[in-house]
Amino acid sequence: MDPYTCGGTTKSVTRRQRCTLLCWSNLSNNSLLLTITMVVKVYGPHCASAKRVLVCLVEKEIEFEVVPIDVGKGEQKDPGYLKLQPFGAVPVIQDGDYTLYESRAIMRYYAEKYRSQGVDLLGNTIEERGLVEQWLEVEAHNFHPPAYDLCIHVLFAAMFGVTSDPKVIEESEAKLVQVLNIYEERLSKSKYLAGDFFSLADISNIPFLYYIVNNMGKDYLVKDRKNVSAWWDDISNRPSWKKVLQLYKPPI
Ligand SMILES: N[C@@H](CCC(=O)N[C@@H](CS)C(=O)NCC(=O)O)C(=O)O
Repeated sequence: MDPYTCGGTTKSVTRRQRCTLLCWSNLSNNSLLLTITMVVKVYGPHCASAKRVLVCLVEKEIEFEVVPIDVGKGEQKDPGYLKLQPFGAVPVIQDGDYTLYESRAIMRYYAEKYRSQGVDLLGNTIEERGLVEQWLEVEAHNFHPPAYDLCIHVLFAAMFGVTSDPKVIEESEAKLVQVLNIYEERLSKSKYLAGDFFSLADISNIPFLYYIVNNMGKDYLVKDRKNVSAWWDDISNRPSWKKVLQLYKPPI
């Protein structure tokens, strides 16, 4: 319950995903004067990094609305947007007057804030949580950089005004092979990355793996690895991902 004060009275409200504050006036008939509605706002829903956040919100049953940011037109570098995200990247969320950027930080924030709502994405014990964090870091620092470079140089060179470089493509794929070999070994021991439970660590891999499997003729990177392939079939068939994909098509 979150306390709030309105019209000189402190009230308690249950603050779930949609936070509706009903403010009663001082009028003698106590009539309802004002309804303030706060829904999580997600900037840039079509981009892969934003989709991490969206899948997390759907899994946690948190309502949201979206603000389109056209990265092809460079809207992420507009002065107004830079006030929200000074590095000029999507996503950003606004939750009332709270603003947060960095997709993995946003996921951690909501998974913790609504711990008992929707699917638990952090594990049940401190040890499980440690493993969720470990594999989130692996995704961010080992998987993401080569996956991102591969996507930019194979799919989005024109959109981002870069020249597609075969050397970058070759080196990125080689690095990804190493990472996916480690995933293969890990997934021979547990169903998901952090253990036998679905978590933020799995979600974080979905958007860029989707490009690799579906859009660049490199699906063998996943399909040739039995355990990675079974894991991908599982996580990419979750209703949360299907919903996000259906609502916000990738920008290709
Ligand atoms: N570390 C950031 C990275 C976000 C990111 O790279 N976003 C890409 C889209 S997937 C972007 O905005 N690219 C446009 C640009 O960097 O100008 C996060 O996870 O939120």
